[in-house]
Amino acid sequence: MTGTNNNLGELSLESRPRKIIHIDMDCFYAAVELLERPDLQGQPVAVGGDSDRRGVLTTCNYEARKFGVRSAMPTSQAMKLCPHLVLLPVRMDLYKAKSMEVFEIFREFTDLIEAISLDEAYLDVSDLKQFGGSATLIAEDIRRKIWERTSLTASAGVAPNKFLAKICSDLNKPNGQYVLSPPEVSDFLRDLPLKKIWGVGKKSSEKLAEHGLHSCSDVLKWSLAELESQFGRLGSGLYQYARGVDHRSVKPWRKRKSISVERTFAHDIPREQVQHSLIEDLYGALLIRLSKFKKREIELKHPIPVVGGLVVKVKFSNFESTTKEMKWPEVDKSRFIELLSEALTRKKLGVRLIGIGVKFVDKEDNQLDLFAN
Ligand code: TTP
Ligand code: MG
Repeated sequence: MTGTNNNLGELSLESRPRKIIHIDMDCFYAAVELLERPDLQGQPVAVGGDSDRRGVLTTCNYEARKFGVRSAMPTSQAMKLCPHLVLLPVRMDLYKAKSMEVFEIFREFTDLIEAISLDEAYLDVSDLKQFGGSATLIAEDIRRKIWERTSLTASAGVAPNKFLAKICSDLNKPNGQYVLSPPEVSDFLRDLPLKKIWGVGKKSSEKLAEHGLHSCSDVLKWSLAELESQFGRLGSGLYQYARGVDHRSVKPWRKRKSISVERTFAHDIPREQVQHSLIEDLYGALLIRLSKFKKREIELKHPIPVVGGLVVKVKFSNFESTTKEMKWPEVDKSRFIELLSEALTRKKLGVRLIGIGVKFVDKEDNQLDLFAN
């Protein structure tokens, strides 16, 4: 117990400490590629698109990271930082297959698994009996099994809730784990920079810093009402997190909020030359993705997703993005064309990327979710 909770509801929930493990594979796509290319071990390796086609990196191994190379970096920039970087193309099928092997191992321990991405999941191991119920030993065993069966390394965070476990899995990366027990939480949080908290991006942390909020201990000085009125939902989230509180449960399956496809052009296209034929291509790709997704959801016996809205995204030559969306109950090419025309009027700049997508109706709160991309 942190001793800083200030209402009984929180106390009663948090007094049943949970044991959450967050597992995150190390430099996942790169590590999978290296399994087939042992000759490249020890060299800086990245996975992504070609620099002459304005590609970006999905990830890179730890050798490449020493040169400042990072995920989502344009390949051209990465090659400048590390001219001898070995660039490998993306092969999603390979990563999906490895991911399935890893998730199979998780399922040997529990069904309470929340998949976040191919290489990342939360496991609620509170009620497991193995290893005398030690989450530390369970996490070690999971990582050992992953290594033995796939030759890949994983890192883990073990903590009383999801947001802490997620922070912890990053602390001893690669191939390590960090265990945070309930009595350690308040000390751990005291100096924790807010940007380490999932959901606090660059912009948010800058805004928080403008108000003197850098670490969790700064947040403790603010009331919930003050945080909410200044920062909205982010503020109320931080109020809880700064006290080590996160009631979110591990949800075994995640409903998709949206599906989208996008295309980055080899050269920026002048706005007036954007053709409807671009939408035709994207539209075809979206229909294929949507039908594959529906098929999979049906196979897995998940609820069939219902389209509730359409979204168009445009990224301009200065990298600024805009989205235009509408409520609409089905995929509809002419609506996408209308949305695109409107989005294009927002900047008098060339166009770097166009994306289209659908949002699914969220039955729980009857609202459309944000365009997640
Ligand atoms: P991450 O877990 O964020 O990164 P990682 O596994 O490569 O490295 P780390 O050791 O730091 O965990 O992402 C998992 C995979 O998702 C990554 O291997 C490639 C892909 N990915 C992208 O395609 N684009 C991105 O911007 C990021 C961050 C990841
Ligand atoms: Mg990872």
